[in-house]
Amino acid sequence: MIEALKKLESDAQGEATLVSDPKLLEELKVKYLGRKGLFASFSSQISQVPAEERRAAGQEINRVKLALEALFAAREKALESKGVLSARRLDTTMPATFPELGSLHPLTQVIYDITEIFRRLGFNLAEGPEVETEHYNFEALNIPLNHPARDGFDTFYFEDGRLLRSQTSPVQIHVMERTKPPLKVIAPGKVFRPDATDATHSFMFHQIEGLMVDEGVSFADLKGVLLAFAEEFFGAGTKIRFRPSFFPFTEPSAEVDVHFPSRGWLEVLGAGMVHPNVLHGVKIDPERFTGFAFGMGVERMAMLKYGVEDIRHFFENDLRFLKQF
Ligand code: 2U9
Repeated sequence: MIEALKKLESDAQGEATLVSDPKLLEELKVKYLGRKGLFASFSSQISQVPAEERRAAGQEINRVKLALEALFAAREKALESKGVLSARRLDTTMPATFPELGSLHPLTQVIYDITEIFRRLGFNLAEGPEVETEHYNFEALNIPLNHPARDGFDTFYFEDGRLLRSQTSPVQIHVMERTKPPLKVIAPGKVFRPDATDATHSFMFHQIEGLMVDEGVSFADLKGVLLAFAEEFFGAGTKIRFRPSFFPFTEPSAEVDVHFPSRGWLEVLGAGMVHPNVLHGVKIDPERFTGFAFGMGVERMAMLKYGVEDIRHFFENDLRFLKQF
């Protein structure tokens, strides 16, 4: 009987490894371990085994039963995981998944667009620090000590007397200190002013300023450059006009309006001829050289071009807004 049990065990092992269909495996399990299966017939024969062999036969029956149960359990598990794997196999007919692509922030796009227009007009890109000294932010720009823009309400000061630049103009001072005319630079960047936030004000915004210095540069050159810019940025046929104004760093100075068919004349930038004191301060002879300068707020340009009605949209990172650009 013990021999027969061992044969039963090895037969079961052989058959079970050949089966790879879960349904056939189940049938095989019934054949061996079912109530009327091959194994059950051994258990019922135990009483016929001679008394002296019965103990050993009983032990063998128990061992083989556990072995068969383990065998089928292992085979079932193997087939099951194979089934899971085949269900996970690559389906090349499925639509592909794509990573979500980001895009440039609308202000970045507008900065690129504007600087690119001026680069095509021959201006070189210049950048400078956001933390400045009073000298570069004010004195070098002919803004006197008693000028109201210098008091603490219009500029963020550090305790050591340095400050966050309130305009990008210090960049052009740095440029003129290291580059002699002829020079044409365009300077985009962040500026900071302690204004209360509302639909048109932010304590941080972006400016783009331009500067051209050479012999014989005139107000006519300024008008030509700004008209070329306005036509590129707002569209062919765009009209601009100049109104007299005052800035400490330019003389004469002007506000520049652009005509929008739907809204009439709107002020979009400031400009003028570089003040002789500014040129003198960076050791450029104002008798020999003249220059023009202009400045514009990037947020304002973007709002005018795209009809954005609140500056805060640019800074709130709401994808419903950002995805429109
Ligand atoms: C140097 C000399 C002159 C830059 C200029 C303006 C006029 C101007 C404003 C536009 C809107 C600032 O962002 S805003 O509030 N800017 O009106 N900016 S002329 O003049 C310079 C700059 C540098 C060395």
